[in-house]
Amino acid sequence: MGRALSNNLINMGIKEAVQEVLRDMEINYNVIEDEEPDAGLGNGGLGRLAACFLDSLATLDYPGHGYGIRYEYGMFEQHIEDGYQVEYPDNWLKYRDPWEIRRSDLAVTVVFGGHVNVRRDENGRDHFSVEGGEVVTATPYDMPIIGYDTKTVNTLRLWEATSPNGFDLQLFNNMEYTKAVERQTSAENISRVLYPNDSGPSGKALRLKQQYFFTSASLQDLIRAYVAKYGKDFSHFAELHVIQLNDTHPVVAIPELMRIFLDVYSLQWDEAWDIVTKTFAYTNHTILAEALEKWPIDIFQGLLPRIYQIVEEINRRFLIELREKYPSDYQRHDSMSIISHGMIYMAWLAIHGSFSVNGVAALHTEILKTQELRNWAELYPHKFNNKTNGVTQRRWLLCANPALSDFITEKIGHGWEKDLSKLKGLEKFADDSAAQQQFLDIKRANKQKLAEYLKVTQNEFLDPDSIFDVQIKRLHEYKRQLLNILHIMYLYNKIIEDPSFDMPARTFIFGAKAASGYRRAKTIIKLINTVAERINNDRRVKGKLRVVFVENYRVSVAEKIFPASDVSEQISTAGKEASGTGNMKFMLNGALTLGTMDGANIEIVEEAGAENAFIFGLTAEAIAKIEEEHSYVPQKYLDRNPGLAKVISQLVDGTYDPTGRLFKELHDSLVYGIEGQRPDVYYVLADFDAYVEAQEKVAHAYLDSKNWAKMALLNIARAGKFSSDRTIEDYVRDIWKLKKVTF
Ligand code: 8GP
Repeated sequence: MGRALSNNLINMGIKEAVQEVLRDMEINYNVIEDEEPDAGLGNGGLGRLAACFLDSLATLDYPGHGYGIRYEYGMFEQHIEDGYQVEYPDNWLKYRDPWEIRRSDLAVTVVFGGHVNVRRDENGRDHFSVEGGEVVTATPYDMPIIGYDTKTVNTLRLWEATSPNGFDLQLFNNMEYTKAVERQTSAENISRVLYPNDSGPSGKALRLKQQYFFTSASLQDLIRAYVAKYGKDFSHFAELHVIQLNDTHPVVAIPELMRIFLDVYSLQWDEAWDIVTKTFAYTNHTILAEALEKWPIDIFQGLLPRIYQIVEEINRRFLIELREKYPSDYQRHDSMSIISHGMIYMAWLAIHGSFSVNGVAALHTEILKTQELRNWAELYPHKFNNKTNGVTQRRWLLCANPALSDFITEKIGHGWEKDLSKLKGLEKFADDSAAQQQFLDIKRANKQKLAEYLKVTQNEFLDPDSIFDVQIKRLHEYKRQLLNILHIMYLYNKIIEDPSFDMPARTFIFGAKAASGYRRAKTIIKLINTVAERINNDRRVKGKLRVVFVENYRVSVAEKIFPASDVSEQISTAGKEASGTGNMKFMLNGALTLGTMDGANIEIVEEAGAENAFIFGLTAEAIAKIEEEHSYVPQKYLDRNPGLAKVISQLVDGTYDPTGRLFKELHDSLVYGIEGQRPDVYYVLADFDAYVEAQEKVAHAYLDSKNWAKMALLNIARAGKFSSDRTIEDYVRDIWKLKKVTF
């Protein structure tokens, strides 16, 4: 979510008034603003997308609310020590959150473990209940989601876990202090900390507990409100609710809603399943196979015995359907079974239990349908649809870039704040020399501001007249920060070898957190910092090349970086980035995309025009073909480009690390393939030459500043599609069928 203060004041239309009052009181607004910690309750793109959706829902007057966990510790605080990432707890609630309202009146309980008790009644119907087990109290805290220029305030309801029984006084009196609070600690651990994983697997039982905890609490919350109004006739439930499952993490809600209907309200199976499958819709956010969550049966069954029974029954009935449809296709039965090989496949459960399945950009949805989820798209073609992501222009332009916002309003008037397609009106200024100069001046000032910020926070020196070439996103091999830094090493060699080599001065800016258990990603951070240290202290490249790693990248820092960026690095291996949303924030702030034909980049280029972006590299199709033919030979690329070969050998020849060991893993993973992987899984070497060429085009284009401004203005003018308002309208029309609230 990031910070709330400025966003809320702007959405309420009172920021200027508040600032004026503070000025009278001789209080600096910015100092107050900087006191608010980011709510770091998500990992990356998926979480921030949800935050943009909430803003759009409220702004468009739709009754759409969010549910989640009130993590005591959010996304970790990243320090860079000796070039390495070191994680510290992010204690964002140290002073409580002034925006939250504790609703102890709405607390519910959630049960883990225990055993299932069956009682058969006089009509022969079995009644199931769970006995024993750990009881946990879920208390909601509400965060207001304030719409822009409207009266709608929706809710983000976050659950906190505690023990209903407090500590054990008996044990305490016996001086067994640790044991006395065990129950309490165990419950509180559920909402203690956000798992730092982004897309990779994490098989921790505590994570499953978190998932069940917040989904069960949220469903109980919905059901209570429904029953209060409609009684126990659930025939209107699906009409009145859609639950959009944000990836597989909340998918355990499907059997949980079945449990509530069957065990608490005594509905028949078919009746309950009919409501459930009309209520849930599922969004997939990544095609990385390892990200499709699966749970070992023993863990799942131990923690959620009744839910496991229900999943078994869902699967039993599903397999009957499947066998009817594909009588002897055993391989298909096996690969689609929700339970198989000792595991429960949450994505399969999601697709089977939902009426809609969507990807987050056109290419991504296509890949889901034709590759990753092909069997499912064949079985349920009507469920599959695309919803290309978007971002809220209120936070990412109006709030983050006031100077550019004023410029836009001066040119086309207000209205774009709630209808981003209005930006089209800027197109006619793209060729206007005065407008171009105004844009360049605004960009220059924003770069200056970022430079000042990084001077104060990290003692970095940035030259605002250099190209700010920026890659800010989670650190992942598929996102290829490695390709970026290898190119920087290459450029560095080139300048040293040929001091007369002329190019515009460049500042390469990185911001990225690596999952704490993702060793190779952390090594890439160390490499970036090692190269930065070397380059920034080498007088031979002074004034030409600089590399900056922004520590502890997060929403509030992103808000300072996007407005100051010239080049947006979107260089993932084609087919791997589901959508990307940073790419849209750059576009909106007049940075030019340097990217592969991946995720939403494709749609960005479609809108902006290929001539207003720098596109390079293998396409997803080409890569799919190479993979089918097993024809990738990375060595070929080293043989034909000595400059690349040199950079790769510099990873191990002592240039950057005297021991030669630090980056050996990176080197070997590219050249030989290690740990059972083939070499260069992400086609860094294959795309290197094309990337160098695209970077040369960037440098060349930047020299013509007026034309650069024109390209940037056209990007902004054509960014309308990438408002999350548009995305929300797509969801509303095709999936949610919501009506606006009226006043
Ligand atoms: C991200 C995708 O990587 C990104 O391309 C997309 O724009 C974004 O979702 C929003 O749709 N995926 C994740 O953040 C993700 O999969 N994270 C969860 C597994 C933790």
